[in-house]
Amino acid sequence: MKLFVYHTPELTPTDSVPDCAIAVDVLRATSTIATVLHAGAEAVQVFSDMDQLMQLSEDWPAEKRLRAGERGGAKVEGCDLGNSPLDCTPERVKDCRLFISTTNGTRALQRIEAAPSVLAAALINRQAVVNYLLETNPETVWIVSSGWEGSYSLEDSVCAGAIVDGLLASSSLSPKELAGNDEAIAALALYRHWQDDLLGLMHHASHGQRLLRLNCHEDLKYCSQTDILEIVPRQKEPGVL
Ligand code: 3SL
Repeated sequence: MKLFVYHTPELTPTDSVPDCAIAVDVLRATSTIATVLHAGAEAVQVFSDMDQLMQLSEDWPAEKRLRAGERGGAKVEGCDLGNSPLDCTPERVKDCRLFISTTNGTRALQRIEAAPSVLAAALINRQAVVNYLLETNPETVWIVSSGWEGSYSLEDSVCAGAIVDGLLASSSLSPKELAGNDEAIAALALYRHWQDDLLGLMHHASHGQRLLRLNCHEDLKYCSQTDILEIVPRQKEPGVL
């Protein structure tokens, strides 16, 4: 297995696809996707365009549909939910399809949707993703951070590093054998530096600070936990996990 980390969807190669591509948006899209599927949602369908989400979700039975929209961290008017994983309780989401559009996370998923295997990872389901990779053993893996509007994000990079660390802990691979690019080594070093204070790292992160200004402290706490959900969100068809 060779694992490559890309800091943003824009920095991800366009001339090839890996065997497995993983989108990461710890704050908060992939944390929400893992949570909602773990809570029993039928599926999650992602959109970069809000109007398209509203239009296509109209065809779905209203009682089995939830619309989630986030822009700039805040809930989009007219949606049932914003992008807080804490709103995704089993009572609320069971058997429903979540139609979701967020600023960056859904864009990252769309960027990699052509890969034969597409996953969504966050810190909360890190070990489940690691186990899945070890079981399926893809030759090439890309971890694509969502970043923020084209720029680097600390929390996505630390999650990429947590996945690298988990793979190294459960295999005989060395960092040199596993890492396909320098970003993978940098992400590993970042994770190893912060692994005992991931909430502290979120407080340093610019998007963490943005969410704190929106009173989302509980979201930061939830999303900074590792390995609490045994779920691997997998793409079933383009745009649907
Ligand atoms: O950018 C995104 O996709 C979101 O996850 C951002 S937020 O955490 O909902 O503000």
